[in-house]
Amino acid sequence: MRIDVLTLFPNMFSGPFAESIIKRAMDRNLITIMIHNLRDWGSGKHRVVDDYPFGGGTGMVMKPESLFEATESIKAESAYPSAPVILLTPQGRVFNQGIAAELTALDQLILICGHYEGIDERVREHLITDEISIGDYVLTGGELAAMVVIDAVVRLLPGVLGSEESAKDDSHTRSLLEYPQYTRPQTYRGWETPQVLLSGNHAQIAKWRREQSILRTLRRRPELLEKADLSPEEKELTSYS
Ligand code: 6GU
Repeated sequence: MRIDVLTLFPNMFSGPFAESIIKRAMDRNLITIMIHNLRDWGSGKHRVVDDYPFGGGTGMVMKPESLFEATESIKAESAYPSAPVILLTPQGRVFNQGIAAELTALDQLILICGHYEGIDERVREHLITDEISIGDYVLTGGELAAMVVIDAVVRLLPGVLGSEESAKDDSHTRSLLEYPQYTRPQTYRGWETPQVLLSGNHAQIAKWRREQSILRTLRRRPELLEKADLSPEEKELTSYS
């Protein structure tokens, strides 16, 4: 997979992508991430990329020219002309695990980091194919949101996670929150590890974990349970807890 990011703040991306799982995926050529500075397509000596809004008002608006030309130059060099052009904006559809899985299937993503003051509407109408928000709060720009989307998508790519950190049991993949985990020491400050986890009885352990996931989801995120695939006995568990 190849991901191209268009941003006014390319340096923001150097930290997160220089660490851990994303770096390993890049080093192993499982993913190519190209960060492009939008200002390289700015106009005039000052590389201008924004201007005052027609009709007045506060803040600046991102001009269409640099966004179109940057995207077109990325597309011209790409083997995937149908790659989506995704704007990160609080007005987009709210990102979740399902959208991450959907994007993982694509060969290339072009991500445009918007700024809250706004982007010329013609970019939305004629260049952007999808708009994504990472939640109902306002960030100073789309950069952190782009990093969140990239992280969630890249970890789902085949081979990125080792088998011991597999994504298939993730919270949210099955619409249930994770069960509680324990590690050594078995007793810490008098607080015990649940006996069932030490029993060696794998069927009992799996049953306990499944119940704990369901109960935790019921208490913390009951709305998720509607999408979870529960057996009749499990539904029972949620009705009298
Ligand atoms: Cl994608 N951008 C901005 N500026 N704020 C956000 C967001 C995106 N998602 C949630 N808040």
